[in-house]
Amino acid sequence: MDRIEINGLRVMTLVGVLPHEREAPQPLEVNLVLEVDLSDAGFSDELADTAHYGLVAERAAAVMRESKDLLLERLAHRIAAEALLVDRVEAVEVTLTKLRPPIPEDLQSTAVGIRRDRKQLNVPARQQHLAIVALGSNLGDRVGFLRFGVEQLGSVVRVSRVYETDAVGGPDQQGAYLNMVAVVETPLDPFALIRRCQRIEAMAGRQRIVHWGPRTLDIDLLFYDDATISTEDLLVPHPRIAQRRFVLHPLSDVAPERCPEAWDDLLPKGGVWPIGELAALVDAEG
Ligand code: PH2
Ligand code: MG
Ligand code: MG
Repeated sequence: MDRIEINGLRVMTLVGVLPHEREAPQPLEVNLVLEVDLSDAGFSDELADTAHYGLVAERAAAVMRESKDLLLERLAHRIAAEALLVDRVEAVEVTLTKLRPPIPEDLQSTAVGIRRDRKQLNVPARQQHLAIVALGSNLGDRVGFLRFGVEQLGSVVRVSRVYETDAVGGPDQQGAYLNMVAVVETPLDPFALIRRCQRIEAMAGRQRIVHWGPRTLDIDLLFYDDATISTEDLLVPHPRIAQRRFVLHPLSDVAPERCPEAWDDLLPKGGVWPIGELAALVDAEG
């Protein structure tokens, strides 16, 4: 897991069991290691794709300032609990140091160290959403790119069959597409999810040269829960679902209730679109 560190945060506070420690504040230092998936932010450069360490530092300092705890153990636990409430922090390591311990020996400092995750402290997991995405590839190792997309999306709960389809729109003489649809369970908001899709496309070597030109991997957001989103950057549900067989066929595999009523009219006569050898991909993903 990736990490964010907060080092050497110092606060004066009441802590300790000795009588004079109950009366006079003393200096404590905390070091935090936050376990956060940093891959989305590494690509997007967006604060919303990571945990804000300023916020964690502020909350940890507040917990320390208000402390009347006897033990470093108790205060460390409370700092961990506070850090885990911040979005995207999955686990935290807290090292809490008493800089001037009241001990008549020649020593530099005393400290406790703990690591806690969300499960241990019963912090609710981040809320999950159901998104449906369409994947397409008509360049290079098409099956490999679809498989890569499914792997990278995170928690994929259903995948459609894979359909080979003629390219619709764009320049002539493009190769045929492989298209599929996946249902994804995700804690990401729709904008963060779309940024993740773009990162996966980029990792698949996608070059944006020609509009609707051939691509190694295209991932489009079709649905996000029952949300309707209409901004410059994002339209959900995807506005062209009803006109695209290459979306409707795989969509009907995983979420027929999401298909428009009239979509049967678009079925090709005979209706044999899934290509047999790709069933392996579906089997592999369940
Ligand atoms: N995607 C496009 C344009 N045309 N045609 C097919 N068959 N499959 C696609 O995924 C596709 C397309 C733009 O994303
Ligand atoms: Mg597309
Ligand atoms: Mg796209």
